[in-house]
Amino acid sequence: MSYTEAKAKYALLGVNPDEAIAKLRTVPVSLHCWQGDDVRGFDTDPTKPLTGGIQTTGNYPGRAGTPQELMADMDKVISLVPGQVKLNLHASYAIFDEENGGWVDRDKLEPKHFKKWVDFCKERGLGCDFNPTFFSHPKCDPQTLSSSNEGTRRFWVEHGKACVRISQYLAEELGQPCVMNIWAGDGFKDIPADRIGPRLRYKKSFDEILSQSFDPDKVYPCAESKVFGIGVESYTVGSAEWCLRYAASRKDCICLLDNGHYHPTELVSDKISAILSYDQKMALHITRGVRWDSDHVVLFDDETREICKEVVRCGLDRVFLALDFFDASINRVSAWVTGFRNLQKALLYALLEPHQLLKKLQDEGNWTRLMVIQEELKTMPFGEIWDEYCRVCNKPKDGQWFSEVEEYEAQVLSRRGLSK
Ligand code: RNT
Ligand code: ZN
Repeated sequence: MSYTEAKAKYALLGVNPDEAIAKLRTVPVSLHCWQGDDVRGFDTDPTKPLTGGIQTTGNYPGRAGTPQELMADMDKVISLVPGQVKLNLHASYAIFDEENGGWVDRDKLEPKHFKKWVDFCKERGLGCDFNPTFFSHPKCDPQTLSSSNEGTRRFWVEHGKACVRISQYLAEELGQPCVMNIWAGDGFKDIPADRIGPRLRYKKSFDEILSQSFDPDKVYPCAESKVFGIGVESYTVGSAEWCLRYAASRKDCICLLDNGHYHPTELVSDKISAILSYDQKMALHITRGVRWDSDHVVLFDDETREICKEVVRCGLDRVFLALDFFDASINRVSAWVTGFRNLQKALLYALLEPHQLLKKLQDEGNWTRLMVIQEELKTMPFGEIWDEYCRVCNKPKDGQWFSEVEEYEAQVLSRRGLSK
């Protein structure tokens, strides 16, 4: 079937695929730098284990070990995905060199440590999101912003404030808003004796970080919650309720929902409209939870599609979209490309739904016809529209990109030697 024929089928439902394609090309999606190096960053000893309740498993060869390698890998990814890419950096990816004075600790980070990333984005026309890094560092005791040690807590508050200044710099340099997401894995392995103490200290720390001045049209601070982490099974300081209430208590902080951070039968697709009933904007980390892991590669699966439908229905301009997964057991470039393309597919799929018609059937109580149409939509010729989207974006179709990753693995990744 040709694109023209597929388009005619969608037209019968009142859907215009050209419009869906044009719309999707304007939607930024943040590509997380941390898939390329198993969340190691460049500011701490890469042989030390990750902390803060996150973990990567696998030792597939070819992990990026330097900024140059990570940038090269991201360039490869960008060349293989349709849509508007935005970069997503963690503070631990600061680039230290002789010109900028060399290594500093996280409380002393400055915009200059991200100048090379700004140059990278400018050359490629990308915006950039940012994340303070409250994990995998000797000053995690193991708590950070909720620590009962005032010196530790202050160190991490200073890190957060430095990151607000860096986020403002990124937004100003790149002319796109910077989403600054605060996630800390603070919590306890076993049953605590004091639950409110850490949460009150966490609140004080967030307040202190956000006392750093910034332009609210340029920097969007977020609070990301989590249900539990590895080694942090009994209590998480920044729980769902804590983060929702914190964001609700301030005009300058929004909620970030990571769909790997809830109990397995809870669905983020159902939470989006609840939050947007109150807030103008929110942010998402799109991932795939599998049992205890919250960070498998994003697939074109039911929940990813359902999340995207909700984002489209509520307004694509109200939700900041970012990917968040890290798989060290497969080719990392392929993992990135697969996840990014699958999110693009799910967004396009959602943009091709006859939302007005379906909503009307719901409002009329016509659940019978609604079910029939929703089921028939699943066998519409979506593949043709997806191919056309890849074509207009000048990016490879399905079936045409993986050989490029294999070639890159043979020429570049495999020459990096043993997994570092
Ligand atoms: C961890 C959170 C967090 C991190 C990244 C690296 O469970 O999802 O967003 O994955 O910040
Ligand atoms: Zn996340």
